[in-house]
Amino acid sequence: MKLFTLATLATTLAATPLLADDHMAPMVEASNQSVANGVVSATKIVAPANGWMVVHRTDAEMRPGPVVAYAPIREGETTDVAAILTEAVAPGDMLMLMVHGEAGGMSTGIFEYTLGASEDGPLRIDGNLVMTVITAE
Ligand SMILES: [Cu+2]
Repeated sequence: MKLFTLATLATTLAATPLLADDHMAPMVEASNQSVANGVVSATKIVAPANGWMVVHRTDAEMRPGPVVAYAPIREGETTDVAAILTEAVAPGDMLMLMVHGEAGGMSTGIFEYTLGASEDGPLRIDGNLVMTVITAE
């Protein structure tokens, strides 16, 4: 019984740093917005490492489609992330803003991802993508 108690205590102590870090859980915060200026913006992104905000086209099925913009983000919190669109996005088009990492490519600081590739691929937390979907106004 004494051993069991010690083991429980150890588990509790080990879990504490994770709880303290909860406010830094990876996330993307962005709103529906006009992209008439050629830029897609996120108000805040939290990432576990330096990487990229990647903007995919998407639709009602919420699957990530072609990449139309990307911008660098830092480890931790980056606010007011601005990604320049590489093609026109019309009002009503849906966009998925997703956190990608820097792992697996040949170069650091160069965005090497293409749809479906592992280079600079999407971050997954418990198997889930870290993203939000907006509609261009
Ligand atoms: Cu992506």
